[in-house]
Amino acid sequence: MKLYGSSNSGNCLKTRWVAELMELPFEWIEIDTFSGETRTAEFLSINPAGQVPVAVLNDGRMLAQSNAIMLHLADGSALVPRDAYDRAKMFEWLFWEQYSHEPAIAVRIARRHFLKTPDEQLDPALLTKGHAALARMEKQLAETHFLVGAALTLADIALFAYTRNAHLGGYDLASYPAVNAWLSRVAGELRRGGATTVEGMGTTTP
Ligand SMILES: N[C@@H](CCC(=O)N[C@@H](CS)C(=O)NCC(=O)O)C(=O)O
Repeated sequence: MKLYGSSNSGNCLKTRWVAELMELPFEWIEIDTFSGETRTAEFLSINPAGQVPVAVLNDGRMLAQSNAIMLHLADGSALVPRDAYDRAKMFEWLFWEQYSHEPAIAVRIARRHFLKTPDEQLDPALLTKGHAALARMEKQLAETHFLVGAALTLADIALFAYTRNAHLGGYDLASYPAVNAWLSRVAGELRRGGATTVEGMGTTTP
């Protein structure tokens, strides 16, 4: 399998972490999203949407969208609850992540940390929306160890990807103690499962 992605993108790292946890062999193809590498004819022939991450499976089929790739790679594993309600709750978080978390927190990280946009030029709605997302996570994680109860699921991996770097977007995580404790738990689970690049933040693209 080939995984096209940027090492500094939470969306891309989600797929890498799951491939590593599942012990699936893969070739990582680094794509620099800021220098137009997602817009070349060659890349668009792989993903017409012009985005990473992209998985090209061993049989040549392509799959895009980080959460879809994670779901495919983790199919049948403990990262996807067998219980129908728990599985649906995991999907609830995954859809929410793409609509209410990533578009605020990842975007603010991108503009502020990577593009060096001064705070006063950033859309104030990004801060409000991001804090609302963090508050929602805090409420859940004050009650349960992971987002869907007692065990790690893809929902945690999806939301870990950008929450761990929310401070780079100007979100003070000090007021979210349950989120902080959960970040450590998820990082520990990922490391124990053999995932790499769990720490730190890269320097090129979100
Ligand atoms: N919803 C998509 C978002 C993908 C996305 O925004 N990818 C960014 C990097 S994080 C990208 O490829 N940007 C380059 C571009 O749009 O040209 C996912 O979860 O995979």
